Amino acid sequence: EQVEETYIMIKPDGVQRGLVGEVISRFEKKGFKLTGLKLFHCPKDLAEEHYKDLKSKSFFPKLIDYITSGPVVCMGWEGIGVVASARKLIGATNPLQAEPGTIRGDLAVQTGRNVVHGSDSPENGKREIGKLSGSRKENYVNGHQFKHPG
Ligand code: DAT
Ligand code: MG
Repeated sequence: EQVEETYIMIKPDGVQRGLVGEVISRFEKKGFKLTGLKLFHCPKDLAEEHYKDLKSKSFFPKLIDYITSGPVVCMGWEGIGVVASARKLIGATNPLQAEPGTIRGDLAVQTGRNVVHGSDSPENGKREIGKLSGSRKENYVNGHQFKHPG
């Protein structure tokens, strides 16, 4: 059982629908630690880098349009087994297949509007936090660094 860090991002639909508190609450209640947070309007080039493994897919242009359509909430979350556990809390990619009790299972109906992103491996967690939230050791609220109280 390994302490890890994962990158969780509330996508534009989640922010627009007022689900930021609901999503954060689920990670807090599970027992994970918030290590960084910022509201961010992702530029196209960074969105393409974030989803580079999906570049060949037919839905890629729509995915990039969606993710850059409004502000997202970028977060780092830390804890034992947080990468896989966060994926369980989030649920299946297609919300219609996501189990009730998961974020997507409870709050969404379309793959293209599935509210939240979670890293799929500890390596990608590190990479995504580095890219989208600045240096891993720095925490952000609206661009101001803060120190987490232990
Ligand atoms: P996940 O977000 O569950 O890790 P993924 O990495 O396979 O899923 O895909 C990233 C996002 O791309 C996903 O959240 C929504 C979009 N997407 C994936 N498969 C799709 C499909 N078949 N049609 C439309 N959008 C899709
Ligand atoms: Mg993925």
